[in-house]
Amino acid sequence: MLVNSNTRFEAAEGKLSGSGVSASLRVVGDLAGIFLDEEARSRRDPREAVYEVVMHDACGAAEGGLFFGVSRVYPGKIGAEYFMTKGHFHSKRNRAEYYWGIAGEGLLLLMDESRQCRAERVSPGSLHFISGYTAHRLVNTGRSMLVVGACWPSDAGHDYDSIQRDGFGLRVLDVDGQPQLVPADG
Ligand code: PAN
Ligand code: ZN
Repeated sequence: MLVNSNTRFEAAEGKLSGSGVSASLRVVGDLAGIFLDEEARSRRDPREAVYEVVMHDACGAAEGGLFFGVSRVYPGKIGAEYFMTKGHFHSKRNRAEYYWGIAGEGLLLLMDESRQCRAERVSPGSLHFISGYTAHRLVNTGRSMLVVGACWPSDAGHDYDSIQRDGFGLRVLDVDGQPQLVPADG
């Protein structure tokens, strides 16, 4: 039997639609304690969009399954710090993930469990393998939407608490109009 899937992924724009697709939005009001300048964040409109994730769930959170998603980080800053995702380790620490750049310019911050950090440039066509035991966060350093595809094991889970508590060891700040990686520890 030949059937058409009614789920669509328009790869050039990163547009995901159809059955099994859902979207979630993170606004300034959801991101307390994430940015360096918490005072600047608290003065902003809490409804302002920072990023959204559209994902396709074909199998639920079962072991052996996969999720597929697109993250869209808006251009903007809180104080000198570029808009970014909350960032997380996977709850099952050994679960890896692929990201790939679709549109816009940004950085992928990566941090291992000993807080060793590095950043990879994200641009249309860039491919990023995020190994297990590695926290990951997207930062939009450009003036347009940063759009990034992702595929990850559906039983990976998201551990936001350790990032909420300890942050990343690197921040990305606008210094004289240029993105700069600034150590956050010590
Ligand atoms: C991505 C992220 C997405 C949003 O789908 O969940 O970029 O970032 P936060 O989850 O940190 O808010 C992913 O890495 N999934 O595992
Ligand atoms: Zn992840």
